[in-house]
Amino acid sequence: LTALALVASTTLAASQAQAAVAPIDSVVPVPVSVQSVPNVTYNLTSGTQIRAAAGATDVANLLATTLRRSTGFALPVSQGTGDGISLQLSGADPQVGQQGYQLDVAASGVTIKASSAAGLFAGTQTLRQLLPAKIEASSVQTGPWPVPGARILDYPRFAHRSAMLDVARHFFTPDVVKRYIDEIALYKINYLHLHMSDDQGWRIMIDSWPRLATYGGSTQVGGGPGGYYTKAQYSDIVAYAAARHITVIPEIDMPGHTNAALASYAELNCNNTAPPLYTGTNVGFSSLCVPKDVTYRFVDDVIRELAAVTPGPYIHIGGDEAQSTSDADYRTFMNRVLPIVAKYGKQTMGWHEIAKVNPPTGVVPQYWGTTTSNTSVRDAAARGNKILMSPANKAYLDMKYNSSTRLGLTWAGYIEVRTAYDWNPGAHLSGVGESAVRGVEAPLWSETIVTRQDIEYMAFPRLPAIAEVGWSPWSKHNWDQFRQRLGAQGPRWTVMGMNYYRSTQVPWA
Ligand code: TNX
Repeated sequence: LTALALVASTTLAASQAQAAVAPIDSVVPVPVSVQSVPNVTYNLTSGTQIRAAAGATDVANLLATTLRRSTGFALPVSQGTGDGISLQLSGADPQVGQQGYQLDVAASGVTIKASSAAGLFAGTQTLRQLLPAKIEASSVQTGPWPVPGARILDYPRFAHRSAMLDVARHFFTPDVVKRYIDEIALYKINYLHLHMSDDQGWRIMIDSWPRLATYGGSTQVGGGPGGYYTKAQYSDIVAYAAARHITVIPEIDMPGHTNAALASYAELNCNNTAPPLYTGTNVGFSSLCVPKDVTYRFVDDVIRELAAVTPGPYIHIGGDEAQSTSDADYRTFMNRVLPIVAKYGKQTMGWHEIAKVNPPTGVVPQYWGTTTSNTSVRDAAARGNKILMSPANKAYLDMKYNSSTRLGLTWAGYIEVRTAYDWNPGAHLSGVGESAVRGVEAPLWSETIVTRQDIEYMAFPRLPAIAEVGWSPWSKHNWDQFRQRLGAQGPRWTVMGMNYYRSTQVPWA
């Protein structure tokens, strides 16, 4: 009897623990406004239909695919309105803007309204989080599938919320990249920055300079086989991301971080001698040859071919840690390269060192420093450049969580979940206020990151912290509530088979 009572009370405690955060209070990033509608539930059933406005069918089909896997329901998608799940492109509160949505849950169904497909997609990611965690399963589960009565109005604080993956230090296959895209989409990340070249590897085929990929891509940190994307594979990644309303920003890092290119073509070197391939982790030792004309024919070819397969508006040209390029050469180089990007119809992003050349205001410097003041970035903001914020001591997913974390680096300090969460992008850098900030990015450099499990361990749960910092209004910023909501994501990640870091700062459900 005692044993039985013990079992009963343990079970009760467990179910109470799980009930501690209701789904409606566990959405990450926290929405602008959430009202619970008491005593109302919509149950997803075998009879549920999905209705999509013209222009919303792609979003509706993707939602249907996701929900069919775990429910086993047919969930037919049709045009028009009616009961069930309805995706509408008219009638939304104007406050939703280009990326936001309204989501209403009544007994008869779920209505998502937005003024764009991107907004509807964001709404469907919230809907996933309102359903039980097992909705993320890849095989059929038993219901029920309740969605709690709710009225949600939601839109982002910053237009740009990105994740960066370094596929140069270690190569990741298209499947691994796609899985990461799935994981970040759930948290309303809308850009994926792919760091595609560095000293250790060149990861995209450029037809006019094929040895970049075939030779420059043939190894990685530690000496493994590396790899590269064919243009077809790259386009497939871009399309997969686009279907999830994520725009790919490809980066070719220059003039430093270029050993893989220099090793592939002797003529790119000032001394006409190709260095060996590099598999270590030092930085700052390589530079394209600034005085040579062939350097700019090379850059022109690379940017032209990359722009042709990149539908998004941005190309990132790196520009960081050019310690083997003189300041004068750096300026000469950037002043020749910035017009090349513009010529091919793209806007330039660059690491924040690019601010030193007084770039045109359309150029976006990406702040990666560890201090709260930077003169050239402040001056760029004053001239009108918008800044992307990824301070290394807050947003770098490759820093260790603490001294006992196996993976990661430490140069910017340890970054526990609370550190990743507790900073304000609109007030972090002196002279760079809210209106000068384009958004936030969480970069994952891969010197120590080898597998998709490694990616997941470093990104979760810090990526959702950066996502909330970028999406949610500062008035809703609250660590104690965030950690509760984050804890409620744990069962979802378990169902998805994700290798997340079980930080002791978070009350995992
Ligand atoms: C600095 S941050 C770098 C990268 C390294 C990273 C490791 C930046 C723009 N450059 O080359 O991978 O630190 O954390």
